[in-house]
Amino acid sequence: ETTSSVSEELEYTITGIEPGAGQTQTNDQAIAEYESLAGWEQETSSAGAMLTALGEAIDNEEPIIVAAWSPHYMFAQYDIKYLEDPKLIFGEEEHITTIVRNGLKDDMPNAYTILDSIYFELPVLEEALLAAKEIDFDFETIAQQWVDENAEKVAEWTEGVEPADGASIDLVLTPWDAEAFTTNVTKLVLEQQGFDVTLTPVDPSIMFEAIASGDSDATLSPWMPATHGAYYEKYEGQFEDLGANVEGARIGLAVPSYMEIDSIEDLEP
Ligand code: PBE
Repeated sequence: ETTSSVSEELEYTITGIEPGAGQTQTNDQAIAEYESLAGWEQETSSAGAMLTALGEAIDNEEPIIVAAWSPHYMFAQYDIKYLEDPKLIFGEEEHITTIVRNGLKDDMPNAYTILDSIYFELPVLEEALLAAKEIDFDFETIAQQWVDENAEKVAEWTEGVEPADGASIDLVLTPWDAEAFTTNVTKLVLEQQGFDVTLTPVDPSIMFEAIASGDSDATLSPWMPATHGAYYEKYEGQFEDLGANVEGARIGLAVPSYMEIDSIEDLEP
């Protein structure tokens, strides 16, 4: 099988995810900047639909090229590989950062301290994502289990924090798995300290807008520097960045390992 027939078989189409995902923009950028992707299209739908298409392609040993990211269980479940990205459109390492509205530090210093402390090691997160998959993505349950089993970590994050008396705090999150886990853990940790926590799922663009306008207090969902960099720049100065809550993340285009291509440049226009 030659690479040109692979591109033909793929109908010059990348299986994308949600139209509002940061990665949908980076995919478009890759299509615009790689000669090998001239004339290609991405089909957007949802992460769930992409994963179904990926699973079906692998069952039938058919070619497919998908928008992929890690941490995610897709890399544990399927034998897939990222395509090399010599132009670094998808960047190198991503981190997931915690941003808060300006003024939160003064208004809610205890919540701020907790948000500033929360950090997950990559293997911890990967394990939680696999565990969530086993119970139908019930992230509330997985987060509760994790908090129960990691009381020492939680005590570290909340050291010196004074209990809040039902003060309300609103967190926004994007609709993907890693964020569902980290945000649900954060909710439980804040609730243990007496906060009344609301979680609101939104698209990445709304997430930045909500924090910048002060409508929401904080989020643990921005992926930087490549995935949400454009939004970050647009609102820079209108939020405070407390630093990574996860490091070692990545986005890119991926294919099943049986496909005999290794780079985005192995594709054909
Ligand atoms: N993702 C997962 C998201 C961020 C987290 C890479 C699909 C996005 O593209 O916005």
